[in-house]
Amino acid sequence: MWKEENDKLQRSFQFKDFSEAFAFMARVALAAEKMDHHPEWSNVYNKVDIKLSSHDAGDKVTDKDRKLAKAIDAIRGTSS
Ligand code: H2B
Repeated sequence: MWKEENDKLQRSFQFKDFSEAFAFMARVALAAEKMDHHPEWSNVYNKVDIKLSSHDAGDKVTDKDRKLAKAIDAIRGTSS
């Protein structure tokens, strides 16, 4: 689940392997671009760590982050 910490919405996702993780990232990237709201994230093999905040709003969590988090959850739900 997402947790709000240090003015960021944070969640980790784990996949079967790197291909699954990267396919997820590709889908999230397209959704983020459409929303003009982009994640701070890192990937190590099958793990993707995501942090969301709104730089334009002074690096705070806003509704844009909550909306992107929901979209990411929906992508996760259908991508494995
Ligand atoms: N992504 C995030 N996470 N926060 C922002 O404030 C933000 C963004 N601003 N993506 C957008 C792009 C802005 O910089 C551009 C110019 O629209």
